[in-house]
Amino acid sequence: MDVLKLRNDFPVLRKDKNLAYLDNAAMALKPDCVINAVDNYYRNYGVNVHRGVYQLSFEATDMYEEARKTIAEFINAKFEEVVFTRGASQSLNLVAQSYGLNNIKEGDEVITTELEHHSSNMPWFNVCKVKNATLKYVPLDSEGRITVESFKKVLTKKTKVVAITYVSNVMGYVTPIREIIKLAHEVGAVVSLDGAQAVPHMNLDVKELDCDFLSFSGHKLCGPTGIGVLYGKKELLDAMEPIEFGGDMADTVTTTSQTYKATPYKFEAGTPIIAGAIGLAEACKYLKSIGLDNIAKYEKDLRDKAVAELKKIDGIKIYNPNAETGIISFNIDGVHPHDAASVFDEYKVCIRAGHHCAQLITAWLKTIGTVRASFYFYNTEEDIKKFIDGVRAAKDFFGQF
Ligand code: 7TS
Repeated sequence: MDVLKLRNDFPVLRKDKNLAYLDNAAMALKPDCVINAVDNYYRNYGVNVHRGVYQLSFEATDMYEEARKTIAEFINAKFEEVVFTRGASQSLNLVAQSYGLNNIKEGDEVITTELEHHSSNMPWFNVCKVKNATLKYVPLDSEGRITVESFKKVLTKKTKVVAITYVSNVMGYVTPIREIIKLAHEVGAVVSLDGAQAVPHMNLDVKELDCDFLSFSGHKLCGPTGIGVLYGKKELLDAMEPIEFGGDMADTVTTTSQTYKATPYKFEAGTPIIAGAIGLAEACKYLKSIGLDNIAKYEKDLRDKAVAELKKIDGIKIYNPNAETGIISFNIDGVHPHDAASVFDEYKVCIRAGHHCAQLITAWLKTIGTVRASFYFYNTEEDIKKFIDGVRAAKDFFGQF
């Protein structure tokens, strides 16, 4: 992997050579190929798909559906199993509102965890509230990890759904998901996997994992904003009701009846996110050309180097020193995470501070928030140096008071 060459694919990094962009868990930067694909659609097409009866619309439709095919191949799904959404949040909510509200009954149990992003656990809190079902949390181990053993403690014959993250956006831990999925299936439960922090960073094959649903966002894997994916097993999606109705998803409509198109179109009401899908497909091709295994290995290596440097500084609490992905959550003793982040900004280091939309794990860590640095394949050891300089500066500055 030639990182310096790859960095040159990103206009933001070309424009500002001093920028250390370490907020990749929030959003990844965009390479030229993605920007060009979006630009090409708007510049040379800019027309709607599916409904046009003219050449330009046929071609735009081909590009949109070709994008679905590319993305399906990226995660080893079937073409019809890829539903385009606004992002991971909408995908996760779609599963809860369609599958959840129609299948969960009073007395049923749903399992989630304290490692979830709000978009993963909140929709199920709501389903359980509406349906009088029980929401159970997998007890985390002393490091804050989900383990197979602790999962077994909450799994029962009443479990109907497991809503769980593959990689935590605060701790960067990889959930032992294969075993969990197997156990869930043994009691007849379905697994809704939040892949927002996994799909951009590791090889993922939905057939091999055997997850029932997988949700992710395009913008975290170098794609455009406003596009995401819900993968669902075809037989599950076929049996599910749409939650949005209207243009493009309808088949036959009369005053007394309405039917819908087949999966995945019945879940895509209205004009689709055409440019977003085309851009996301380009991002998938780009990541594939780099190699997801190379990306995972490189990020882990960078994070280990950064953690080793952080450990040399007194008064730093690292919450996830042993995580296996590129996320580091920490605090500087006596410094509010947002105050720390403002010093980083002066050093041109982009990081995030706060609860990262994951208040359950923040509470579990007994803190008000963390400072989070998150790496991607275009980060370098130079970025680590700037990051460590920022930590020292924040510590020195606030240490005066
Ligand atoms: N699930 C996880 C694990 C996430 O990290 C995020 C976004 C989402 C779901 C929701 O994705 P969205 O694209 O629909 O917003 N996480 C973060 C973050 O950690 N910092 O900013 C957004």
